[in-house]
Amino acid sequence: SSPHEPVSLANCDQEPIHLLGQIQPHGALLAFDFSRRLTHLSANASALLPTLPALGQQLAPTDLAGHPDFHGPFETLLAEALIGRESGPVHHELVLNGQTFDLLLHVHQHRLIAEFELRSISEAELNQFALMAYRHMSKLKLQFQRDLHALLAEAVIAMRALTGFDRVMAYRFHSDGSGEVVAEARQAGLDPYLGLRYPASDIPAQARQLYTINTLRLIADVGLAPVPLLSSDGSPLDQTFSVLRSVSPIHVEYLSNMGVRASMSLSIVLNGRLWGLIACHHLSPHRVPYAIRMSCDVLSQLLAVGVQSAQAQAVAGRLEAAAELRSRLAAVITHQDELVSGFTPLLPELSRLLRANACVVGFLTKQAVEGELARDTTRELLTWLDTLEQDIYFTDRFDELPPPLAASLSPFCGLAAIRYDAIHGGWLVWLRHEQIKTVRWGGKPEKHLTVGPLGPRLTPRGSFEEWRETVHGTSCPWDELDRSIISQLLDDLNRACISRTVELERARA
Ligand code: BLA
Repeated sequence: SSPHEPVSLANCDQEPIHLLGQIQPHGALLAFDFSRRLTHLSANASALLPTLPALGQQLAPTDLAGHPDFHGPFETLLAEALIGRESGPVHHELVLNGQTFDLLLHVHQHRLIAEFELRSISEAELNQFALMAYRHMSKLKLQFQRDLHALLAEAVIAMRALTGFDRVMAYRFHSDGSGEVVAEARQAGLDPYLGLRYPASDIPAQARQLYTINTLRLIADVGLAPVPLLSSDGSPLDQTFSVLRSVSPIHVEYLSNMGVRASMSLSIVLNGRLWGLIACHHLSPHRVPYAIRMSCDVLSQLLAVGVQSAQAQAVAGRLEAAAELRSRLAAVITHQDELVSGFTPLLPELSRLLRANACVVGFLTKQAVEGELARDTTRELLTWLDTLEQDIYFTDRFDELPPPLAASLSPFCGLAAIRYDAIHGGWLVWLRHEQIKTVRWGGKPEKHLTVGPLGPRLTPRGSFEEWRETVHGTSCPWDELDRSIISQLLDDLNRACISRTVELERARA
């Protein structure tokens, strides 16, 4: 799509957010080709930096290139670029016209990009932060042995202490791309966003892709007009790794509507996939110096390792519980005459194992239920399952079921079922409620809310309503682990039932 096409709520996933051609005003940007020719510069560059070559002209010893703190890192990076290495970022402190800058240099798409970020705090203050970052990372590592929740709770506290943001949240993405605020540390007096759900479209696909490779972005003041990049030949500059990149106007409107003036987010990347974000908000402009941002970036990488190990531990725990239940169920099949009454005491555990809200076992004409399901509905359900060809069935939306059955099953919306005994019509069934039954907007009316040109959709409340729409009539999906636990149950119980039938027939003979 052309960069001139107006962005709307409908096409914002097409917006090329790495090519917007503008930066934030707390610094200047220069881009060079490998012949040292200036190909792009931000419109504020000549005001902030000493003598520069004209657009399209080469760097010369009489201009910025003559500054030793610029020359050295620039030439080193250029030498690498000339042998085909896209490297960086290289960081260097630089004093120009009495102003301290963090100089960030990187090479991307045949351009050497130099960004001059205005430094807002002193060296001494920065050193304090380095120590604080170290302390928080050590504390975070202590949480590695604990569960995911404790880990994320510790991480948002650490991130808030390090950066001073008013609100720091951990967002976790679900398999459908929607998200959830799973941990939060905030300034007293702010409405809680914990538990908030939002649809996949709030962080569109191209943004997620960018955030997977560039793991940190800061918007220091949404109220300031971005500075345009000027180009020697009209071509856009690829800003994928630019630290001063100005973000999508849609997102700026979202933040403004929420009363947020500054925002920073960090990616939590697991095995190359964006697992979640740490998102920070400030109600006034807020600049986080480069060195502190880098500490935060390391902290979030450490967090990713912790998340991975907490998740592996949780998976191992569920698999262990599943194996144990499988053998208890198989023992019932082998040793008890009455299957249904043998299974009944195990139903609550079976239900919890699959995060279900109800669980049913049927065998011949008998059945038992854990949860709120009427007898007639249970029978109707088992009768319908018997008409299926397959031995295993999953759905997270009841519009796939015959409408009368779906109606009787309400408020359940999701179903997983296995035919563990084909000969006697033995079924095990799990049921899940509709998602929105378990999640409700918890926020109070928002104090800071105003509404921009694109309307109330671009607010947390608008997001929540949109999310509700997209999940209407669905339960939480049966994920990969749920499915593998259930299909292992099917295999084991099936095998036990076949032996049992063989034994019974042998005894009878
Ligand atoms: C980016 N959207 C983002 C980001 C977040 C959110 C965290 C990352 C950028 C950052 O660090 O600020 C979403 N932030 C939220 C949500 C809450 C929050 C949901 O605090 C709730 C409390 N955004 C929309 C819609 C569109 C959209 C409807 O809500 C498009 C139709 C677009 N969001 C959008 C785009 C970006 C974005 C384009 C990328 C911004 C950029 O990096 O340029």
